[in-house]
Amino acid sequence: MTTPFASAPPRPTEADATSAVRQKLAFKSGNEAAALAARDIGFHLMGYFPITPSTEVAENLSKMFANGEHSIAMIAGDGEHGAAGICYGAALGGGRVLNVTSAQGLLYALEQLPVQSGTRVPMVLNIACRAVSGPLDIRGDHSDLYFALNTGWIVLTARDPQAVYDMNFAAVRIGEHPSVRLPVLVAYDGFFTSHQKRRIRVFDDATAVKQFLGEPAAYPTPLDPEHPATFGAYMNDPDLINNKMQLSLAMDAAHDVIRDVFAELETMTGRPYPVLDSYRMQDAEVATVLLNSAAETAKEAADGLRQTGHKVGVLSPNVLRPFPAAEFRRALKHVKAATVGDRADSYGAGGGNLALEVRAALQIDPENGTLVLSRIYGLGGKDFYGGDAVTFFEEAGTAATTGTVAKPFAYHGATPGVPNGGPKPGLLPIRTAEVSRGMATVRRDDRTGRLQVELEPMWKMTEVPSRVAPGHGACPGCGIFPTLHQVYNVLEGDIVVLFQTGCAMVVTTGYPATAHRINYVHNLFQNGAATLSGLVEMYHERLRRGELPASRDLTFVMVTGDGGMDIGMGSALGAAHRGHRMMILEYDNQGYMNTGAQLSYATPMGHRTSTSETGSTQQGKLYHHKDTAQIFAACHLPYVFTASEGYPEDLMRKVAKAQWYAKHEGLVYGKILSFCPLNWRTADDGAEAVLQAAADCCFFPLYEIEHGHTTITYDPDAMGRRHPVSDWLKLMGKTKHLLAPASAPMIKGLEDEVERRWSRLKAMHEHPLL
Ligand SMILES: Cc1ncc(C[n+]2csc(CCOP(=O)(O)OP(=O)(O)O)c2C)c(N)n1
Ligand code: SF4
Ligand SMILES: [Mg+2]
Repeated sequence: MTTPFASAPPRPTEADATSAVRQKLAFKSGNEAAALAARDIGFHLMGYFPITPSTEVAENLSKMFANGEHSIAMIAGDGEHGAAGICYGAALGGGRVLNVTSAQGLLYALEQLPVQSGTRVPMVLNIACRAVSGPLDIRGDHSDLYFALNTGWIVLTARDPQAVYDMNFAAVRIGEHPSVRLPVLVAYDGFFTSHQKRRIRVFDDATAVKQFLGEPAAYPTPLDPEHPATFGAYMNDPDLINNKMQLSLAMDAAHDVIRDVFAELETMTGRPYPVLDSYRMQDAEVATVLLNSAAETAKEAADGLRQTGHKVGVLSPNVLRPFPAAEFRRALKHVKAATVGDRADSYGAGGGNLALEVRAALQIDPENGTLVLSRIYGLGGKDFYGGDAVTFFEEAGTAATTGTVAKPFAYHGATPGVPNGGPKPGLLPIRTAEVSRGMATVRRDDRTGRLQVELEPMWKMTEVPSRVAPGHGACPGCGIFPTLHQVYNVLEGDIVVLFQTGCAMVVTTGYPATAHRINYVHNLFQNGAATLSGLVEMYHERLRRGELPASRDLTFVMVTGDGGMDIGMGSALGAAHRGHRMMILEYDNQGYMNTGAQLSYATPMGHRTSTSETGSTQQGKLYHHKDTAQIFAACHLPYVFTASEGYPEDLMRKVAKAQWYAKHEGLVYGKILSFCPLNWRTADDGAEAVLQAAADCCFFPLYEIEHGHTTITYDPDAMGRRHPVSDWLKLMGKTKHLLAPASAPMIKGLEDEVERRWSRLKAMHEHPLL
């Protein structure tokens, strides 16, 4: 065997003779490494929005913050677009800024990326790379990262947790260098790197770290009234092309800066990061080129092939922007053929981005005859094993021997599927007659103009077959499905549902199965309302044109979580103002539960979530819950209501009214408090007590607003059932910390706000115009 590691970083050992700074061993995942680096760098501010698999970075930092281990200002955006805006503003303010995202999150933020590079404002954005939707897939590939290649950001890649840690330090230095001044992406593989723990070395010498980073250079900022400046001027021909050329020159300059910063980092840590990592390439005749973690698999495959006399090697860039074209030319000079694997396709281009750029790099060297094969592999997190790497080497070997490439571009690892082998049919679709049972009778009171609802006895409701089948994957005791059953019990006739991303969606539609027995659509939770409104209008237009039978009578319902009413608020308000005939039903479980219980804006103050941790210096969420019902009330909708799974009759009455209004007048919004035993940290059968207590302490008042008139439908004061907020808080593990004496000011703040909102609501209830 020849030297196993020609240029890759050596494995960490306790004693490190080559390192100039004290380090200690740790056993960390990529996400943990990114969080530790953030703490050690001491960013001023982090703007973020949770998305798997990158969320853990913010969660780890939240834990550390709560325990006083750093003082990075952590701001949860209303979505990734908002988070990117927060970061841009903060970076304009002159401090060091961090963001972390993945997949759809990166795409949702994408529009902001050229804004930031175009104005030359450095910051660091970590991407735990994940497949871009759709279909929705949470596992790792590079389809998100590739969208960012043309944004003018420097792109560093990190093949393992150690590299994630190290690259974050490098990113700060490179981005802030006066001849670069660009934001920097650090891209590592979702799950493969973000979640797998490895032995890494972390700094144990704050002074040396400080010295390496230096102070951020002083540049004009909008925070300096002595030197007013315009940031982001309107710019047309010919200035824009000059602006872009300067950006391009900054990318060129970054080549040398990156090399120098990596060299300094090596002196400091003992870990080399060549711009192009090359493994056993000195005499290689055949090569495989791969990005990040898959390259490590290929190195092991190369070792095996070397033992049987094959001259093979592996190339893997540590930097994608600026693209290391010269380094590729040098490394491939004497290589006969190379297979370039891309974990994302550039559809229709005849190759993945990496393959096309390697080809382009070689093309300008008349002496280079390397044949390049492009292979798309590992999409949606499909594993890449040693055997796959061997195939890549073999395919390149055949090309080297024959002097031709039989297949310049192909997918590797895709299977053709089984003819006629579609998803197995599940429960039969529900028939209209089965669900048109008249469980609620709705009529308008001519005197008041309001709707009156008569419900059939509750026992009769059990006869209505459910539109959602059992056997879904929700946690035991989850409140979403009892809530949905209550809703479905009174909805008459044919329903079309759109579920936004969240627990309700994820646990019911794992391909090839579905729990939905009616027409169901999913769109991501930033845009469900717009999507459903389009469908509603197409329905009416096709009815009008006679393309659908006049007898077709559909009700359109969007189901969303409270998180969906953060990131999707713009889309929902747009639909509300346009007044489409549809319902938006929000099940409010007070957090982003599907991604591991991060705070949503609906999370009440003081409640613990994985991004509003509790510890010696922080007790849960720092600000009050969003009053989404009142926001929709301000849109002057025909009907707005709040309800709780714990008050089924009240809920069903309101849903029956909502359906009437959604069919006859326009958009209706309802917010339903929904139990989440897992993340509220209660017993699975604790729903009744907790939901009742939330209403009895007036935290979650039950009311409706019909054509602008507010009616409280459950008044704990009048019923003699009013309890203090603490009676509700003591029922949940997520709020137990608030009962400690140290949290008294927090409880007082929550109680005061609950009382203020309740008194306001009562005043509206009593006022004839409100
Ligand atoms: C653009 C984008 N950002 C983030 C995510 C990750 N994500 C999926 S569901 C979800 C939380 C949804 O919260 P909520 O709407 O309250 O529903 P719940 O999970 O609580 O049922 C998040 C953050 C995503 N899928 N897309
Ligand atoms: S995490 Fe909560 S909301 Fe999601 S399925 Fe489990 S109990 Fe239901
Ligand atoms: Mg939620």
